[in-house]
Amino acid sequence: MKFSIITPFRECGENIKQLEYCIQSLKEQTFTDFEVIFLHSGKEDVIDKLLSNSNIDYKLIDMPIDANLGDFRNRGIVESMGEYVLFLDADDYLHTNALIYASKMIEEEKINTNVFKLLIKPSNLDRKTTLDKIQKDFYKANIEEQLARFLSDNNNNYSVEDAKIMINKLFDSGILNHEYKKIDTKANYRQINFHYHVHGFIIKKEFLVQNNIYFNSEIPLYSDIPFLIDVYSYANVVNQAMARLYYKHIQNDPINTPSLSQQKHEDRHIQRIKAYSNAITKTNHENIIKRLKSDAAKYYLYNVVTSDTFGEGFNSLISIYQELNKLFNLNNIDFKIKKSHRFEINAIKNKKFKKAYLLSKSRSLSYNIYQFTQSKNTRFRQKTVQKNVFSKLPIKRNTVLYESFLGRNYSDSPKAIFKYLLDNEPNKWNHVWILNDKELVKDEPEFNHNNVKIIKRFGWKYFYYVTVSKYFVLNMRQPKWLIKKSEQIILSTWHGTPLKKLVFDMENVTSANKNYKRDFYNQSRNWDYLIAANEYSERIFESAFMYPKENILTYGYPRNDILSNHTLEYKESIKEKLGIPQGKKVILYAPTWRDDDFHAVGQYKFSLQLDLERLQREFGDEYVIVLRMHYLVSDNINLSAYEGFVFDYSKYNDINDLYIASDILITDYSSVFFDFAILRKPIVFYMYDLEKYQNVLRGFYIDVNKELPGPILKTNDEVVNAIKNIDDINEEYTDSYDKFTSVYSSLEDGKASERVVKEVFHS
Ligand code: C2G
Repeated sequence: MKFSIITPFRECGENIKQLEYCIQSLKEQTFTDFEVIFLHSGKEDVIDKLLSNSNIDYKLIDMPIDANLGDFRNRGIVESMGEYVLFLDADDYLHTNALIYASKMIEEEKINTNVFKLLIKPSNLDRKTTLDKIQKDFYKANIEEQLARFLSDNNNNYSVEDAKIMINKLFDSGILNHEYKKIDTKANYRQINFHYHVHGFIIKKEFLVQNNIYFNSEIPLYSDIPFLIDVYSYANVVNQAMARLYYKHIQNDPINTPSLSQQKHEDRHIQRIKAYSNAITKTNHENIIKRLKSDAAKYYLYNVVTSDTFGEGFNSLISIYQELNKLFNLNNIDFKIKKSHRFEINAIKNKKFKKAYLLSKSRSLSYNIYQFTQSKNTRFRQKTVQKNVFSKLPIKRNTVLYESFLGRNYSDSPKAIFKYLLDNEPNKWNHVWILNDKELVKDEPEFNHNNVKIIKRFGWKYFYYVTVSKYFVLNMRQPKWLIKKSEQIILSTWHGTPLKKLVFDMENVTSANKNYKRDFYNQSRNWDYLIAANEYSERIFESAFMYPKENILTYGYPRNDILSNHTLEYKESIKEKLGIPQGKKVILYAPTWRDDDFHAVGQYKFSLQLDLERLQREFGDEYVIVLRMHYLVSDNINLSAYEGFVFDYSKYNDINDLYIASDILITDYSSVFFDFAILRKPIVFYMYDLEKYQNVLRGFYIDVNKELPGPILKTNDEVVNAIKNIDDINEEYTDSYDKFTSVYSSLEDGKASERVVKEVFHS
């Protein structure tokens, strides 16, 4: 047998979906001369179920509950029957052709080489999307012609199994490429694996056994480090494949399924240093020893000194210093160290631990002082002053701070709550609004009250008010570095009833911020209350935000009060303010944003798929279009050709006014329709990219084919038809519209602000 694949399935970090990908990738291998050894603790049923009905030769080995990753892998080596062992983690997977590729590479070099490696492709996406993205890595440029020639010689019908054989033949005939690079383990070992991980390595079993190379189970978190150094000391070369054949899953949910490196371990630092020490004993090669010592020194300087353990004081560090002292004095080989770090490292080397601690402390302090004085680092100065000065000031018991859409708007539930407090308790509160542009509210009379103040987001006053205001009402998240005092109350209103999946309910995080789940979790722990518009949202917030039910106020949305309370005169005044020509009806187009299409964090692209020219031709006499891009979309669309027909109100303050002024809503996956439905006006859903949005980007909470209060349209033809026949659509959707509002808008009686204020605001 050629390969034994060693796959530890432990509870940390792995999830069933990933295990399915892993096993699927083994079932689909074109090269089938392998066995898999699954090492697990009491998970036999789960793995067995996934492997049944396959031809895979597998062993399931139940490990003791206290066995660690090194024990798992050692047992795998012992049990393996193959000529080569391959380390595959249970949350990772292989390319379908990984093993044929590896076997070709081995065949060509096996006389002189014992160690091979698959190139790693890290990915946070699902398997299909990841593989679709990298197809071209796999083929030579002229593959089409070669393949055509090959197929004409084999033009029979062929099954999947035949196709596997054929792919193997393609490798044999040299049509598919299996390039690799020889890496000198002594000179360039960091090229092979900078982070010292064993996954993706393929090593001759006999080589491991003869040289007695196993994992050190006394260093459970970092046993890969000495293992690999051991391998490098016996192997002069590692052959590394040039195509990305091993897919490393990047864990995007460190809260529920943390990977080993994301878990908290009290002795993580000690283990890391021990791993370097142990690795040094495995090699005689001077350069590698120097490198390991310098890696350990850097680990101390950049990881230990900046960690919470260091903040706890000298006593928590003694054992770390002792370990480092041993390590630096091993083998008498000196390593290069930067001048500015030399005193600290030498002090450790000479057992002057207190001195080392004080030197490190003063280095990190002077680094902070240096940062503080840099003119570009205003934010750092503000955070430091917040932490050390503002936080010592007393809380202002009657001050309420508001923010809507990160200071971009005066809108949403914070506005509704503010107006309610101002109308009903006019002299009781001091109100502070975070607004980046004062001009937005120059015509709003409520800002003339002398107890209402406007400040800029992230200005000095912002840092002051977020630290001393008793209440902070906001509809998105507060910055993750913001320190909240226990007397303060954060009221999160959130900003919509969810259709698309959120945070912990999302399988993949495809958006610009890959730490979305962890950040969201930490930030939402500081919310004292969270408003939900309906019971459906309440249930979702419990799962998607992992937010405690008892702190959710399921009272309806304060922002929607006005949708139930406004008058016809108000509607007319808004239409006039918006400059809508007399006698014209209004179609509002308000789509959402796309996670995977961005310039940077918070700046998303949008390509308009609505054919404005056609709409103008068809409906220019009867309607105008109000365009409302999502606040995260930063692309500006040039609309000069449609003057008088298309009105861009993407930057308009409050979308409620646009709802009130409109006659029809076109949206996609945005939550806007839950609110718009309160007005009982027709809604159509222009979901031209439904497949991708549903299957790759987000997924939905409701069955869009059954529950929506209007039709799903995929093309501009369908949009035009729907507008032409809007009365028929209205008729057709009467029942589903009724059902929809009874589920989602039953609490929207115009009194949500009152309910929230009575519950939350007490001075
Ligand atoms: N919004 C807007 N204009 C748009 C789209 C949205 O003003 N073109 C506002 C609406 O108030 C809407 C809110 O932003 O309710 C949230 O927008 P969504 O498109 O739903 O997207 P997102 O910001 O990702 O919010 O749970 C709420 C959502 O599911 C998440």
